[in-house]
Amino acid sequence: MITTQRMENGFEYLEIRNAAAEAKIASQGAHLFHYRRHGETPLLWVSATSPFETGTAIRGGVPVCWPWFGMSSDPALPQHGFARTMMWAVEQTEEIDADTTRVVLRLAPSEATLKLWPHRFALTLEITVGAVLSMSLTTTNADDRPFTLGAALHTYFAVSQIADVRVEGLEGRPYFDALTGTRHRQEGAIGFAEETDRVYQEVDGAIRLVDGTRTVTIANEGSASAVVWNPWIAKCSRMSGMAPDSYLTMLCIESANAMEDVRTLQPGASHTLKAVIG
Ligand code: TA6
Repeated sequence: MITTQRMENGFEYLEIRNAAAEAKIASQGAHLFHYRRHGETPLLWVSATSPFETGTAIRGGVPVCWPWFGMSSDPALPQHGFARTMMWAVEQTEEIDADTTRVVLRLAPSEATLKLWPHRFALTLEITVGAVLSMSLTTTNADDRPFTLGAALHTYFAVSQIADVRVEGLEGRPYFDALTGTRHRQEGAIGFAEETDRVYQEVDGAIRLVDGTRTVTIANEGSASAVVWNPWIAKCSRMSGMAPDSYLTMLCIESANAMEDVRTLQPGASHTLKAVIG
């Protein structure tokens, strides 16, 4: 079942329910902010204090960072691009079978986007909701000159207790530590005991979030970089839309085209960044 819902303030979202799972996708940002497989707790973390307001990114779920990840070369431009705060259109909905629902949303170029980024493009996000969650972000260069694309599916995972989880699958990969500006190579699994903000490169296999008896697998396509982020205590207390203790029960593992992994698209070319979460 797919229905359009509106919050009291008019904030619009799609609600999806099938035999395997349920999900909610905001029109703003094509922002998936709820996904739960029946019989389980929600897979995605959303802040209890997140605003659901036009023009403000939801804190949690899967923000779409596009057409750049992080800060733009122009500091006046919004961090993580503009796609997550703009209104997308629902282009297709399909109930593939009793267990699987597919939704395609599109962000069209406009005067507003051209002011922020002087390129014509086509951008769609295809979300498949079932026992597995699949997200495919496809960018097409609709311009007459090349452009460079940075992006991320900035997924906030719900975890039981951050100190008890570990991330596997990035062993031996080089990473940029955004906190110190230094480069390292991952030794062993990633554990968390302080603020962690790393951009991994040479990512070529599945990443695993191990949280007690629950292991979540993130398989990426069209991506050779991944971001692992937990704000920990001090930064969490400064973050908009987060409660002081939010850091305890969230962890971002982001499927990305970030830093060295940005992509240059020639006119007419397309690129898909895909994450399959199971
Ligand atoms: O992906 C990690 C990161 O770049 C962190 O440095 C932190 O800024 C986080 O994204 C949240 O960014 P946001 O713009 O959503 O507040």
